[in-house]
Amino acid sequence: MVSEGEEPVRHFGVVTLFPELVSTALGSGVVARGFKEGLLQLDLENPREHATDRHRTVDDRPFGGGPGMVMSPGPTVAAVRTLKERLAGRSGEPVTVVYVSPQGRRFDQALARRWSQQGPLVFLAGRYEGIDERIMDAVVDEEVSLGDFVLSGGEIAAIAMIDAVSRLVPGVLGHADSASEDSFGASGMLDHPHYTRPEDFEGCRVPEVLLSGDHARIARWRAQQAQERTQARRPDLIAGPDDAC
Ligand code: 9D3
Repeated sequence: MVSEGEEPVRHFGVVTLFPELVSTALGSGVVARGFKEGLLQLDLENPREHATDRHRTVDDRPFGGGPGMVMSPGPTVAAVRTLKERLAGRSGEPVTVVYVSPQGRRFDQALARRWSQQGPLVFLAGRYEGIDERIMDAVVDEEVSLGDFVLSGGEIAAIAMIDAVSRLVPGVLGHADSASEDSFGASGMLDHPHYTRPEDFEGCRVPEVLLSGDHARIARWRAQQAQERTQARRPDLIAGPDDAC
């Protein structure tokens, strides 16, 4: 599908020591088309370009001791401010700076939806043990995690969040995809199982109902499958009376 031409561009920035990791990951797939068509724009800034010493140092040893290294405030804050000013100037909107970190609140579809309706997002991806806390006070608005597991750095988390938000930007997806997006988001339910040809794969047949041509019956079967799977695998998604708030 071609761009509608009316939608404003959505701007993303990533501050990262590995910009090629981010550009490579977002260079394929349906979201990549959004970037190629100009619906989405990605700017990358490497703190190393803002290092002032001969060795382009971006990290240092932790005060108080301990293992690993900490990202220094100077180069990282300079990189964030560079992106912030560029994206604010280009869009005319306020910029939100997100530090992706295991200490943040958990990312979810509701947050993706909120972010898809506001101005530019700049993601700060950490490496090493983390960032100097004063970076938080200087430039960070929100701290967000992907979940309770350990990654080697923030880039993959930032990529996941950009992907999730980009899918919600009008025109990035075709109509079929947008519809299924709505059904997950609105009902908060897991998907029903899917089947395609052949009708028999290694002796396993496609459920008869899907071959019946009875669309009302198919819709009921799918809704029931989604309900059963959600109940079995993710009962937390099915709001009981106590979950109302
Ligand atoms: C082994 C290092 N850990 C010591 C307790 C701390 C730690 C530092 C840096 C753990 C992970 C990371 C890098 N992770 C991220 O930057 C990150 C992340 C993640 O690891 N899991 C889920 N969401 C995110 S968002 C950013």
